[in-house]
Amino acid sequence: MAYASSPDGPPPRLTSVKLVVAGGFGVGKTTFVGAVSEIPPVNTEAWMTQAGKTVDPVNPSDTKTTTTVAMDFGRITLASDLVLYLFGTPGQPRFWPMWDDLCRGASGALVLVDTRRLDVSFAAVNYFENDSDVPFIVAVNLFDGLQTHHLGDVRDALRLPEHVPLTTCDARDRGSVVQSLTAALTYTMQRTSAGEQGALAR
Ligand SMILES: Nc1nc2c(ncn2[C@@H]2O[C@H](COP(=O)(O)OP(=O)(O)OP(=O)(O)O)[C@@H](O)[C@H]2O)c(=O)[nH]1
Ligand SMILES: [Mg+2]
Repeated sequence: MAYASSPDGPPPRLTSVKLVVAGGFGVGKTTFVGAVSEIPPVNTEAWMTQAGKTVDPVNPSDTKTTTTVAMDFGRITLASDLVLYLFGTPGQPRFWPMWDDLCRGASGALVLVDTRRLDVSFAAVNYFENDSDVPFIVAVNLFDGLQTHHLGDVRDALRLPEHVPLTTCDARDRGSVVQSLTAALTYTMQRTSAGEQGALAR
């Protein structure tokens, strides 16, 4: 990751950061990327068949008719010298082998969870805990606009270590999504600089 120069120095260098938006089936990843992207988001949605709905049930109150079969892609300029490229993963287990490719070169990740269906989130958290070096934070998507569980309980249920930030968001709301992305970016930069200092000390 390159960093911007001071206001007195040469013009700031554009920093581009790749962030992955991951999570289980139907937690709101495509909605999240679409809420902030300043370019028409690239989606790879396929209609869900009735048969597929039985295999991959979402909350009955949702009107979800499509599912991501490859990835979502979006871009947001967070500052004049900072651009985020967002890569949303597919959520259905049959597409999880793609996650390694989507995470390659990523600076950080944000794992979205739906507390009504926490079971679909374990694998996503597990992936970043055990199978990936990409620093991640977790955001609860408040589907009904209400926080139905204390974040401490969510942390316990997901067995999320204390150092992993846990926050809430509304995946449909641009401001809320920007806040979550800022939290992910901040954590990513902290982890990156801690890693660099550790490497220098060795
Ligand atoms: N009420 C409410 N509905 C939401 C919210 N976020 C997403 N939805 C709805 O929930 C459903 C699932 O959203 P998606 O964005 O397709 O979820 P996804 O995680 O991309 O799903 P997959 O790619 O199939 O894993 C859709 O019907 C959305 O309109 C939210 O914050 N509140
Ligand atoms: Mg999707």
